[in-house]
Amino acid sequence: MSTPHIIPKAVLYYDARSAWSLAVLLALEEKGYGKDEVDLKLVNLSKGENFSPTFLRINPKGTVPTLVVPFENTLTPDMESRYKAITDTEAIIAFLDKSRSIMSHTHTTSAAPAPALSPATIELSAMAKSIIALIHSSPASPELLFYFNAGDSTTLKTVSPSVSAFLKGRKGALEHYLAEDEANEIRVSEKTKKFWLDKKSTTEELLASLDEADKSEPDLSEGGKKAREEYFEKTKAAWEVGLALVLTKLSKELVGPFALGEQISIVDVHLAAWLHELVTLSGGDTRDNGIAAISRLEAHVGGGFTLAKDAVTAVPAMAPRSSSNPATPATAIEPPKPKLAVLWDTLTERPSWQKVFGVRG
Ligand SMILES: N[C@@H](CCC(=O)N[C@@H](CS)C(=O)NCC(=O)O)C(=O)O
Ligand SMILES: *[C@@H]1O[C@H](CO)[C@@H](O)[C@H](O)[C@H]1NC(C)=O
Repeated sequence: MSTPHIIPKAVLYYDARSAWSLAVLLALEEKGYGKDEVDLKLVNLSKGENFSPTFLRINPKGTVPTLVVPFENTLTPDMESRYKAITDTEAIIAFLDKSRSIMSHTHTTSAAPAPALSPATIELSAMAKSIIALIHSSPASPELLFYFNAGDSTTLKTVSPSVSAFLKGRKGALEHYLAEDEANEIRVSEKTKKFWLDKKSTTEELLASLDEADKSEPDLSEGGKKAREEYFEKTKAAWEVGLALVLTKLSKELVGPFALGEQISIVDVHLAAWLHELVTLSGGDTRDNGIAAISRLEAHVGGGFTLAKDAVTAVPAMAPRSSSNPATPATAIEPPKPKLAVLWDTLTERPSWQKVFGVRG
């Protein structure tokens, strides 16, 4: 009997509500990966599925995205040691970029082109690293900005149900796993147990900060009043201080129209997912144009925050310059706008954007 040729596939663990998972989905589209090349497995964060013993064996940090990939020489029976998990968004996207190129055809049914998304020069690589590090830094964290996203009681009433539901789902899952361990129904290491206890206590802390979030001001207890004030302060620190600095720094580093210039790169898939999340958290819409989306974001950051309008875009003129009409300019200049607005317009036009975010408009 001959050994069946099982072609091992990469598996992407993701949650469609997680910004960094969506960055990976965008990368798959931009790279032209076929549907048959990567298996997508949903890990529902609001059910705490990322804390299950099974998932923690794959990624002990319990985060998505996680990409499990076969090693190169895969056609041997010893499958166990032949997989590795990539648990960091930047590394996952870099891996996906390298693994599909014009030279190295993957086993695919996709005829889509496989553009190289990693920058080709040392200078551009350094710029890419810097921007990716900036938007993955803790003050830029989509999770932080999701947890603390109300600066007044009215907004709090709107956002707290979804944040509370998310946190309660996590807490429930953690309690369930801890109880299973207590009852000896499952066997986990001390390290895993400690991980669960730590996650449970940070989740409970966050929940406590939303205590009585559904009540109006006059009905609050003393404790509730204090918790609410603290929540508002944390929101202000996250958006008006932390994120404002990140956005200002970011817009200085962007070249335009894409992050690094005329061509799309790995940076843009990170940025697209991140910016989409921020605009959504700001009450904006996927279908907003660049100026509308970025104005929303600026207003939501608060404290009169604005970005520099330093992007000058040329639009083609109606009539081409000709010797008979030398006064006609070749291009007209649009009013300057923030670079992030130009980036937004550039990214939202791409098929990858419509595929990943289109339906959620
Ligand atoms: N540094 C990691 C962060 C990934 C991350 O934090 N993912 C979030 C969702 S966007 C997550 O899995 N959170 C679950 C948790 O921390 O419990 C990366 O870039 O991959
Ligand atoms: C994840 O779980 C939540 C809570 O049970 C549920 O409302 C949501 O639909 C689930 N998401 C997906 C993509 O299945």
